[in-house]
Amino acid sequence: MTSINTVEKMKKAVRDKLKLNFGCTVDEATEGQMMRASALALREIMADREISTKRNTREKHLRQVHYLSMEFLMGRSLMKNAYNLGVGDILTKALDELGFHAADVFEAEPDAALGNGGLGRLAACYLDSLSTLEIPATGYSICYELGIFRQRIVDGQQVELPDDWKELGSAWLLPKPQESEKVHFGGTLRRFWDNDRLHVVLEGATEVMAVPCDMEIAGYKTNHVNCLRLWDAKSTTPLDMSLFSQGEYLRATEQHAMAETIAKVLYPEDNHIEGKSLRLKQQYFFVSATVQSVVRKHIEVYGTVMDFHKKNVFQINDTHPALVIPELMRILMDDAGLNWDEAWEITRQSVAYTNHTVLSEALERWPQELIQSLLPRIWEIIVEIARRYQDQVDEFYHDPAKTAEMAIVWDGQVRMANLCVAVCMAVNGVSALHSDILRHDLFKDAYGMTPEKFQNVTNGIDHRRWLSEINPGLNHLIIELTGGDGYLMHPLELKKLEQFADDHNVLDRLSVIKLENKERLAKHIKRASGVVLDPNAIFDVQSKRLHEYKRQLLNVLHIIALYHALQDDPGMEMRPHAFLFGAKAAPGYAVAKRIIRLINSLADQVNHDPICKDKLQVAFLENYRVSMAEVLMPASEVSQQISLAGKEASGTGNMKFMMNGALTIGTLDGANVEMHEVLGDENMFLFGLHADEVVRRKAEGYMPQMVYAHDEKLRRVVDQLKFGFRDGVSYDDLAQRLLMSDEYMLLEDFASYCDAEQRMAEAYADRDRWNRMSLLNIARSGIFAADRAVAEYADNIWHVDHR
Ligand code: 26W
Repeated sequence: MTSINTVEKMKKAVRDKLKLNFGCTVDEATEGQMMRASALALREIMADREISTKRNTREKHLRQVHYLSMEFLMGRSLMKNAYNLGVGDILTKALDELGFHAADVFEAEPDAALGNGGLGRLAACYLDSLSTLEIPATGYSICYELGIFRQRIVDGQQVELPDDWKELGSAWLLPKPQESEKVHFGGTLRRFWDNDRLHVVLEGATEVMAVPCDMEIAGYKTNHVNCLRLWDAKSTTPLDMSLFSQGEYLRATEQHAMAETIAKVLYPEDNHIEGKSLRLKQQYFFVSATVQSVVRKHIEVYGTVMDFHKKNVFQINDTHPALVIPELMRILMDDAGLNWDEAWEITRQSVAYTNHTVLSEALERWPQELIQSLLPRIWEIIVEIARRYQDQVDEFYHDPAKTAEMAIVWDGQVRMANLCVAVCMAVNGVSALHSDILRHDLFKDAYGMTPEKFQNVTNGIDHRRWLSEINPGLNHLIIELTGGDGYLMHPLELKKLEQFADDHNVLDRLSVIKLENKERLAKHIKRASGVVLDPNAIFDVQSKRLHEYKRQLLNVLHIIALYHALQDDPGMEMRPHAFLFGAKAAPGYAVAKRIIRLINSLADQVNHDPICKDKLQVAFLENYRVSMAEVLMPASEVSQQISLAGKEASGTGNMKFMMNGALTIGTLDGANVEMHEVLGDENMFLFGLHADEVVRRKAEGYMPQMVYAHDEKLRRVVDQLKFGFRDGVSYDDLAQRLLMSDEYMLLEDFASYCDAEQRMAEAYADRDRWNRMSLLNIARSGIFAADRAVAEYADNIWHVDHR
């Protein structure tokens, strides 16, 4: 067993890795090389542990969790792994003693940004808890060559650049070609009888090799190490294609082309589907490779597939990996020789589905011809599942309208959510409100039939990363006040902080930590973009993907109203207030891109107007990503969680802000509802329609123009959009959108939002009151730890033991 447990040993390990992998010494090494060498040193510790974890799982015949997700938004790993392995300080010292600035070496690591937003980051947080709770688990996804695009702002507008992360990021990846799997696309089916059994074989298919690249995931204070398996695509044909006969030559070319494109790039659409065939290929590619490899390993240990479901469970992260259902059926029938009923029982009990969105434009539907031609056998199996389900529905409801609603194949489309709901043993939403909407709205008819399937698991975040690691000042204060670092394993211990709610000394220290974090952020932003923030201003932040339902535009409307108030009364007393935005827009989402441009136009106006000096600032932070969030969260004072009620499944940024002591301005949406339950009206700033009111108001016939007509302040703000700002760009298109349809009811909620902002500003003026609220937010954030959420999955869905 390797043990790199002293600074000297760490220095030696890093030196050795440098020599072996880059043929250089410390004096010659770049920060990037130091980062890679450090990663390799940590991998040495983890490798031993991974082997013993696997051995233990095999020997004890433990049930394994397979977490399938198109996205894992891992961010950086060096500091995180060092922290979990208990060598954070050792590594930092070693790097310093080797003549480097440790912080710069950590900074040299690119984010592994294999995800868009919430869903992908959630998967990454859960990996940490799965290891920490000692649950035998593996994450599965695609080893994208390019992660989510890098965002540049040019003339106020978003420009997308490729995110080439693997050059340095591959330091964490261990390719295992010997565990490759072959995945097949297209071709034709041939059936024949042999030994009284009907055989189905696929002929003339295009074959792509799936090569696993594993990333070890260390848990905190445990020797348990799981792994994230990222499948890379490679061609199975030899390079010299000139040797091939005509037919094979073409197929070989096709295989090369397919292999080259499948793992090329992460789709940057979040909450919107495009139905592109490449995306379907990606989904089947990683799902098929995963199921094949899991079944193969199961047979190696148990010799049979009959109890597969007792030893394995697939959790599917939204519907993106839903093809796991027909693929497992296919393998159990066509490869293992089971009949339909046997395969069905095993499959049904092996798969659980988490829904992450109720937006209809985000619910996956595939054109039937696409599946039919790309995956002929999978198509047959889906049709049979759909037929049997339809019979069940008919028998239960005798209602053609419900049969149509619940159909898996309908109108030339395959509805993936209905497939999951029909087959999976469990279906869960990600916050109390969201799970209610699944039960009583989105999947109400399926709920009527099988209510026992429906569960809630409110999301959680990795509090060791999102508090202890990124906010050392706060971490130390918590340790001191709660008498140790117990909260790291038992996040509910944060509650102990409540006893200091009226301790002025503690509250002052809290505000000093916040100020230091704000200064650190300001420095960071200045270095990255030249924007100079006043650390004494209120840091008021909205950072998340740009989407109309999240209502960044509502935030903008309020800022414009504040600006108008200042224009009317330049002597107006106000706390300096800095509004910060971070957001990527899907490249094809024109309205979202316009909103980014608007924020930049507004920033340009406000930041150049002398009446705003020391009062109002607006900044758009370029290229928001995990590593930026890590600097942003600890420095934030106000957290904007202002989606239209009923639209945000949960939100997880809201939890990160809360845990770092920011106060929330929010609607009763997603997990804000649970936040409100623990905080009460007095510790957050609620506003806006409730989810049921939204439904009612829309049913009555919502008319945004009426709201506009009756609210003078709002009218002036919307008119300002038409007029634009000093850069001369008009935003009449956005104004018209609000006046004509206002799908997300910004105008309706505007007055109530301004009122909440007002209450927030008043609270901020009373420093003791504010700090007290901030402390209570931190103290009560323990329920939002991913450890709690993962334990719930383990207890109620996977039925596996945990620490
Ligand atoms: C097919 C295109 C596509 C891509 C991604 C559709 C939908 C998605 C995701 C489901 C969108 C997403 O990230 N949803 C977010 O999931 C988080 C984790 O549960 C929640 O906290 C967010 O509220 C939800 O928007």
